[in-house]
Amino acid sequence: MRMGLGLPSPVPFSVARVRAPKDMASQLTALNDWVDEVARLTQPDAIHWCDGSEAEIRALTAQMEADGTLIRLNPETHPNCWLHRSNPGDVARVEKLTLVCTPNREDAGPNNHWEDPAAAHARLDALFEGCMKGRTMYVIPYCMGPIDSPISRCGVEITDSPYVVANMRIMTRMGTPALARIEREGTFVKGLHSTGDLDPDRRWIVHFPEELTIKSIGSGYGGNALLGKKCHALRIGSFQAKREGWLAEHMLIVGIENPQGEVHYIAAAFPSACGKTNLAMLIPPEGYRKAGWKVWTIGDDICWMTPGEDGRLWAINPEAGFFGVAPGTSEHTNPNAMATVSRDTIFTNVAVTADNQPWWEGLPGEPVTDWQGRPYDPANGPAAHPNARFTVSARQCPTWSEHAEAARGVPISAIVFGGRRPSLVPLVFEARDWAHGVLVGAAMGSETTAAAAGAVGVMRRDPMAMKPFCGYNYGDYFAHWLSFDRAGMQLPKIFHVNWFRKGADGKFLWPGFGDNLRVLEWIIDRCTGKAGAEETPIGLLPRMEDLDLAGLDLDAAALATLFEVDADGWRGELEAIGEYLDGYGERLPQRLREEQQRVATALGASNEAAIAVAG
Ligand code: TSX
Ligand code: MN
Repeated sequence: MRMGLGLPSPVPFSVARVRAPKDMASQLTALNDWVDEVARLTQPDAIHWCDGSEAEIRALTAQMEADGTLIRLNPETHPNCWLHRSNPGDVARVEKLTLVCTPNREDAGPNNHWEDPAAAHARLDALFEGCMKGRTMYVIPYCMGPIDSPISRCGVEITDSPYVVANMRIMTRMGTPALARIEREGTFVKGLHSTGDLDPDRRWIVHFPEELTIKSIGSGYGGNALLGKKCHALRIGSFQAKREGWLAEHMLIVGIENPQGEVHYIAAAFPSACGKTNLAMLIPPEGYRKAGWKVWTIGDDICWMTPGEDGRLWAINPEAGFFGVAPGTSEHTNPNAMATVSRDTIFTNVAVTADNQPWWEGLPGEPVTDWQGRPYDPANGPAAHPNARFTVSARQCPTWSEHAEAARGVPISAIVFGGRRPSLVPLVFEARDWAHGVLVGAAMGSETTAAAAGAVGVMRRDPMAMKPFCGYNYGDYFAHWLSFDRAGMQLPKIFHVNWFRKGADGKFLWPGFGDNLRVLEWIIDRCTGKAGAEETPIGLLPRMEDLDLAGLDLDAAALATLFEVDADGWRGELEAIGEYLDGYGERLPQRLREEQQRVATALGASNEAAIAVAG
């Protein structure tokens, strides 16, 4: 056992407080033993097992209000809404402090930072030693996914942060029912978290996929501290999925209901700052609305998909809430999100108005206090932190689908990849088959925005939007994706979209938002064999007449650009994709390389290549 580290063994508080509730204790030996071990290491003053009840959250909230962790927002306009201000040096995920520790370095791959598991445990445990002195340790049993779904997986997060408890209660199925499922299954992901001293030099988010274990210290921020989300549902989840034959993906899930009442489900992966939450809650254009089209939200961030007996991929949203970026969210961009966060919401690092309403850039009105609690002064930068968040139950979303609770999940008709591509990439195209679709996903990328650290306006590849979240070697991950193409499967079709194409004047050519439904309609009609397309070397594109553009005033030049395939530009792109894939070396599946060469060949040799050969 690694956590002992020769620390004094007697538990400094009564054993009764360390145990799971009595009626469940018999089957929970592994959990109890782990909680004992962690308590010996971290030395909390008290241990609280979270049951997820109303009384529990009321007491915790009162305590956090009393000590300033939570600030009550205007109860008239925002009932039961709270503001949390994080440490200003702890406002986002940090990739260089995020490690994947597999025994063999190659298994983590060039896409992850790696450390030897034994060394990482020793280093981390030294930081955890005594870190909960004077604090309460919370034991949070949670279930990712509907509590009765065979696709769901459970975990237990131990934390010393009541803010984490309040967020986990919204984002997961937390408490007694999850503990009962853990008792039944006898297996769970172990997540140990402490805010520590918030020193960035002692901050680590470390994954041990083969031990189904996460250790996170030194950060109270969402993605680093709410271990069910990125750490469990994506990094550990993707590893479990590879082992068990399913997919854990960074995708929204949306249901599109046509006027005949048929619903088709689409799973879509986009890098950050592309509007995943907005697409998941899209409001149809007026003509579509009047005709009877409806949009149903299943999830806005994570999708777990598994082959059903019918060979289709069935998907659940492992989360129960939205942990969404606030800035930019407004009545124009996402009225459903605005309605969702009007009550029972935790806001993190937003600004506030004179009458104590939450405020961020993109909203009407004006801030008086910024995210750090200072009087607002534009000289200090934006009033809300660009990564300010809302945490809210998905059930409050007006478009929330009852099928989000379905144990078997929803069947996925189409998988959509996308990114911010100001040039070259058309509005939409369809991959010719699964292997081509996997290449499209592996090659996807996005132009960086000011929302993230680093240079702005450069193209970053982010395969399947999983770059920061794939818990194992990307080469093996592409092979896993390819492995679904086998006898008996009825796989979704794969598409690529680009809402962000710009004209020569630098303006966006496509109106986006609700009008994206026009593209989703074509995608669904392709899946049901109702819509036409034109074959090109890069895939199948709609012809102008295949897309319903009624009521849009797009000029002919804009349309031509949105649907053009610039063979010369694409030859360069395929060359860049080839070089990028080479970076994955030995583990890159040959099939993916062949697919890249097939598309490159279909585009014909580039002029440069021809000249090089001639020379
Ligand atoms: O979320 C976006 N989506 C998906 C919506 C369902 N955004 C916001 C991205 C930041 C998170 C978009 N921005 C989209 C989009 O489809 N498209 C654009 C680009 C754009 C921005 C502003 C306009 C148009 C396009 N404004 C006007 O046309 C007035
Ligand atoms: Mn995400």
